[in-house]
Amino acid sequence: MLVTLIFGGNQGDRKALIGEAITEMSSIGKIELCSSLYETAPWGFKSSDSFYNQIVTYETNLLPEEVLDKCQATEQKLGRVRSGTQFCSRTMDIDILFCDSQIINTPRLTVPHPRLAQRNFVLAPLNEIMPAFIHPVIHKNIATLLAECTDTLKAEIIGKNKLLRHFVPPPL
Ligand code: PH2
Ligand code: MG
Ligand code: MG
Repeated sequence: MLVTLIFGGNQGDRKALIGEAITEMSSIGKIELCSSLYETAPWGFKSSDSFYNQIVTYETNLLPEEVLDKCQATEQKLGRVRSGTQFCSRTMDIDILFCDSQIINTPRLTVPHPRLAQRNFVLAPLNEIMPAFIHPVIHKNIATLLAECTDTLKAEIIGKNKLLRHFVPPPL
């Protein structure tokens, strides 16, 4: 399956941590697509520390919950301390956005990520690598979701990925 992950953090050496996390996650499979690196304003809480975010897709033979285990182990390895609060500063957060076009609702995992369509920091990098991908629940493509998104928080490219390849939708 093709799994789409977003990496983000607003503490420590943000650029280095994202690089380490992307490399560490390569144990699940081969990297297929990689967005540019973005600097983004904190969404959902106030902090003077901006985030770095980047989106990468991996071709993996693991199950979605096994990918989640690896995401959480990598967050821990990179110094993530889980506080009780939902939106807070952190060194590394790795979230699953999509698993192919699967819809998953288990106690541990909701895929597609439930808030992705409200967030510029997700839609902007996603639109770089897969503008034509159709959200399996909302039934609109990423370019449309970005155009319709009312989030005004900053999401700007700071490290252009010159090797960008685009997601090619499978034939119908
Ligand atoms: N992650 C959050 C909450 N807010 N804001 C930005 N800009 N980037 C994030 O990765 C992020 C956030 C919860 O995981
Ligand atoms: Mg998150
Ligand atoms: Mg998370």
